[in-house]
Amino acid sequence: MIPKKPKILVARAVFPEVLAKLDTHFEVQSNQDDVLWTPEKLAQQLQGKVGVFTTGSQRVDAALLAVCPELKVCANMAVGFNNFDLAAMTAAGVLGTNTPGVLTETTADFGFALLMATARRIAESERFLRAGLWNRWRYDMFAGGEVHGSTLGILGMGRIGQGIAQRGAHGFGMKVIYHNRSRLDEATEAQCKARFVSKDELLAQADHLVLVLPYSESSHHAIGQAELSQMKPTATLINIARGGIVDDAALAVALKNGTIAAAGLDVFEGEPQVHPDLLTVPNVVLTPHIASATQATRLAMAHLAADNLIGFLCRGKALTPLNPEVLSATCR
Ligand code: 8YV
Repeated sequence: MIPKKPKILVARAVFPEVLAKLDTHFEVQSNQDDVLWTPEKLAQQLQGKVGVFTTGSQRVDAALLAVCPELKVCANMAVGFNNFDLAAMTAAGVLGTNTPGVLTETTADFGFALLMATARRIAESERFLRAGLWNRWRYDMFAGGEVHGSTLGILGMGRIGQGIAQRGAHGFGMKVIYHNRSRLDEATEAQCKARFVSKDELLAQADHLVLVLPYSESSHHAIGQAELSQMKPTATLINIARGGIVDDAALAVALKNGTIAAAGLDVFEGEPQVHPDLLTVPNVVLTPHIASATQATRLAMAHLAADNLIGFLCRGKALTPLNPEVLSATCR
């Protein structure tokens, strides 16, 4: 008798070649129409499944796990995993995996692109041109902030933060300062030409402050009204980390009041909703959570998520586990 393939769910649309790979190992239920399921509908789709391929938009928590007793592994196609309640997953003996490494350089590229677009007012000036308002040269037209030689501040100095530091220090001769939960070792600091400072010093000194820290309860509104008022009035703020790290309402006020010069945001509180006031202020560049979006990187992320499912369900070994303690515990 041919042994039955394990059943898995791919919760969002994905590259056909990744689905084809999963099909060789599993009985796959896919969602190529990319329907956005409610938590109840997701739970329904998960019945009888041992694995799920998720993106940042599916929440996996105690309530979901309680009604999906057969589930053993959730493979997130993202490096961030704040959509997972990892403690609840560990308690339920469910493995979580993410996709670190494969998106580092691409995301750092985008962080730098957003910094440049924001400081040099590229989106704002393009809107002006497209609106047919360009009828003469003027000495101060769209005069922005300097990038080369300025001070680059980084909050959250993991792989992506280090990638941005390298670009700033080596490509643009920027002075790099950073704040992180823990200080980097000397060799890494030297490679990034980065100096560890307090959060207060970071806010006060940065000409461009890039946020690359993970979202958690403790980073919720890490940048609010108080922090924004510690920044230079000429400074820019770039968020490529997660919505909720910045208090978007306070940021909109700060941008209107000139507390800071400009912001570049790829992530938002409650996305895909965007705070209405951010849509009306001119000095903010807004992009729809695309920092990792190149064809090659998204494909690499999808393959890694798929390989985590295959590795764990077929060989008992995931490539990038988030709670590896589950691997040694008795499977539920
Ligand atoms: C993902 C991201 O594309 O990896 C992350 O943490 O924010 C993005 O690269 C997004 O979360 C969808 O899963």
